[in-house]
Amino acid sequence: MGLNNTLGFLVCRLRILLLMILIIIIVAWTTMYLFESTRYTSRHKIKAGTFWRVAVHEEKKEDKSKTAMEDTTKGLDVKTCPQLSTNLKGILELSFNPSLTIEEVQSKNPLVENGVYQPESCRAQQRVAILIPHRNREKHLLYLLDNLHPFLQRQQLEYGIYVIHQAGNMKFNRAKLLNIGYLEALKEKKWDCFIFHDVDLVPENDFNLYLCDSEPKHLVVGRNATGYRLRYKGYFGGVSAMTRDQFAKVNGYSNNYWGWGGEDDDLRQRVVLQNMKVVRPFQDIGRYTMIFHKRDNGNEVNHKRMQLLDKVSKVWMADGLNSCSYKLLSTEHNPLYINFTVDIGGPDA
Ligand code: UD2
Ligand code: MN
Repeated sequence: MGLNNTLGFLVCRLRILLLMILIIIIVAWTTMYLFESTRYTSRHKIKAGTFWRVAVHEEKKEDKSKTAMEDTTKGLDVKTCPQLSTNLKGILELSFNPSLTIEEVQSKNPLVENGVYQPESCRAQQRVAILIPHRNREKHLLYLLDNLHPFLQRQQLEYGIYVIHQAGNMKFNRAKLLNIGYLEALKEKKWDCFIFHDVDLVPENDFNLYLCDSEPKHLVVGRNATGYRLRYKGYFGGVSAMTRDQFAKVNGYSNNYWGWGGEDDDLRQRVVLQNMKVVRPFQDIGRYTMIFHKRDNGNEVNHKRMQLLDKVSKVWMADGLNSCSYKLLSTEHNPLYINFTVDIGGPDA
């Protein structure tokens, strides 16, 4: 009897305990759900969350009265475009048609003039320069232009696409090309925001906004080849977005990474040294397809990258935008992009 009573008592206690655990799980889950749903909404459970809060720059406010944008709107007080355009589609069907020609892409984008576009019906939130480092990847560039132009237009951005083409056969230097892109593009227009963009990465969801934030933004949360998961916590490669001021503050990229690897981790260190942090879109938004490729000739792994990464805090101030020397060989204003061809030299012996 005594044993039965004790057992019954224990079973009863156990049930109560299980019930309480269940209640706690339900309460926690509901709270999380409610919290998340205040950040998400609409068709694809998406809402402009903190990641998409736009950094409104002091200069931008000043510029308001005198920008070229307003000139072109013939003095009319045009409204600022919404942060989330109603033209967005969400998940996209990407196209990689092997017989595609540049003329076809041109005819699909009649409103792009010399690589630059601005919305007709509203004033864009930011002026965004897309910078693409390039050599020997013509097909990838064509696919990217084909997918990116309509993507950016749906986002109602004022944008320009810049290709920075490394001349010659010296080791490739992605970071230095991006520094040059920044410096040269700013000579054309006072861009607010810069997107550093690999030529082979195509965004899969147009809610991944190509706008800068109050902190540097990394847009590639995942890609096809890595199961759409973040490669590692500090990952900052592929496609990232920084305002003109954020990039100036870190003195841009290092110019000393020749060959593959390290330059993106270096930039991330610079960001952290300036007490900034990297933000990212949500995982189901920051998805990319990387067009398959092998390692290019002239872009072999940089075995010095670890050594370089060890001394970022000591050298960043003297190695970057302020020490970037190059020879601009040509500037071409093509219908769909602006091309800078540059001689950037090679690594010191
Ligand atoms: C990763 C990063 C990339 C960069 C690189 C290391 C991702 C998705 N990307 O790219 O941002 O940090 O590692 O340097 O993690 N390129 C040419 N011609 C060349 C060589 C490179 O145009 O001969 C350009 C092109 O824009 C390319 C980019 O440089 O997308 C990066 O080179 P990659 O694609 O060969 O390297 P990957 O995919 O490992
Ligand atoms: Mn790649």
